[in-house]
Amino acid sequence: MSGFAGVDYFGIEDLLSDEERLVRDTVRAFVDREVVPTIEQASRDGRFPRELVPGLADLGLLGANLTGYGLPELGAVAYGLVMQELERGDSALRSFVSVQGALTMFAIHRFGSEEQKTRWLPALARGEAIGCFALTEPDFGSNPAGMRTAARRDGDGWLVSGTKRWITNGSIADVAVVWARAEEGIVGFAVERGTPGLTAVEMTGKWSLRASVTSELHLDDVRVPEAARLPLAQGLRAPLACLDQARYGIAWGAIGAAMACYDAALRYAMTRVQFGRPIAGYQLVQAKLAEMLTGITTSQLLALQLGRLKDQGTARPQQVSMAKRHNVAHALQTARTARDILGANGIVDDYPVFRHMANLESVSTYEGTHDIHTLILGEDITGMAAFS
Ligand code: TGC
Ligand code: FAD
Repeated sequence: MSGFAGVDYFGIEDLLSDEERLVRDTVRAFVDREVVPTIEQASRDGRFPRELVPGLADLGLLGANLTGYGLPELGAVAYGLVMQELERGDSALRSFVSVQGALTMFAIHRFGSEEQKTRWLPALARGEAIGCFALTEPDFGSNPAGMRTAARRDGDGWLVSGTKRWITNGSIADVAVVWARAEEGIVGFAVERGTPGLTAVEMTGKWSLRASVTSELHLDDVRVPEAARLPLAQGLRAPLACLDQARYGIAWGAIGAAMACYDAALRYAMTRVQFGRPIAGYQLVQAKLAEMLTGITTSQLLALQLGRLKDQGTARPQQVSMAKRHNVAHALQTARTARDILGANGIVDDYPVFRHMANLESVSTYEGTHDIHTLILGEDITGMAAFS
């Protein structure tokens, strides 16, 4: 049985289908059983808990919303609830699943050849192969249009050179989806591990997402056959379309992290006695709890309606931006408030709060920073781009 009861102030439960509830409860139980008891130590050790991958694959959580190739074809809301529950465990786990499914598998699924799909999708879904998505470079984060990684034709294939940085799963990946600039514009490749000239170096020193592998990829005249180019990926809109999928998952995932922090803070406040009574009885603490619960509830409603629009096929990238921006900002604020309510106990790993708070700092930055999503919304509202 699940130990976590969820947070549901607005009767969201009644808005879910039986299948959506079943998926959520199954992943919730998995996280309670397999993740919660071990993640603190993995995070402390700076280690990705790779032993969880077979369990994630057995539950069909890798590429869960994709179709064909034996994939589970979950609806958008069920998929979102999966992300919520995983991130309640740790953002690193949701990150792994996002990068595997929403970035690597989605890129191959949407833009790949039939041969690439049959080669990679089943193996990635089973967790027998791990994927990464290499867009960001040392000098081009928010502005991937400036990327320097170059692909030039060489006989019947390509030579790819450049450096990609901050790549989740990079040094454990069997296949890297690499984006590069070619004469005809931005192109993508599914580059196999072990290809001569491709090296991955794990980045250390992170105080955030410690249970996730983050790497730098070096490509030094990597010879890639034409068969490894994603044939349908033309221009920057291809990687940006992949980001829409991952950002959608993050919008749900952030709710999970916020729920974990709210749950910890509420329990603590109810039992921590200062000045003769539980701190939950003081107005200032109640104001904090009210803000946290309101943030979680508005995030849930935003994510749920976005999911319904996605299932109808009408969700716009700008709506995804609004949900990612809003839900991550509120989750981060919730984590910071929870840390405050826990007092000194807020800084130790007897509680999950500081870990979530530190993780959410990365979540706020990756997949488009908070301010990049502000500018995306600003452009949508006014018709005027303010990026440069
Ligand atoms: P812009 O001129 O606006 O657009 C170029 C082309 O792309 C189209 N487009 C999109 N298509 C689909 N989805 C979107 N969200 C799209 N946004 C734009 C656009 O219509 C255009 O198409 P076409 O046919 O006219 O060529 O491009 P820009 O260079 O001005 O950039 C816009 C900007 C700043 C919004 C974009 O570069 C951006 O989103 N930057 C943020 C970069 C980012 O999010 N990087 C994430 C890297 S991956 C990662 O962080 C993984 S973390 C691990 C995890 O997920 O857990
Ligand atoms: P910058 O773009 O340099 O931004 C720095 C600051 O400037 C930010 O506050 C930003 O909002 C602000 N800024 C930038 N431009 C503007 C503007 N026009 N107007 C106003 N403010 C602006 N990338 C991948 O490709 N694949 C991955 O798997 C991946 N995983 C990651 C994992 C982690 C743990 C982290 C931290 C990052 C990961 N990233 C990945 C990279 C991530 O997408 C980038 O860090 C992000 O896009 C921001 O880029 P940057 O760090 O270079 O910041």
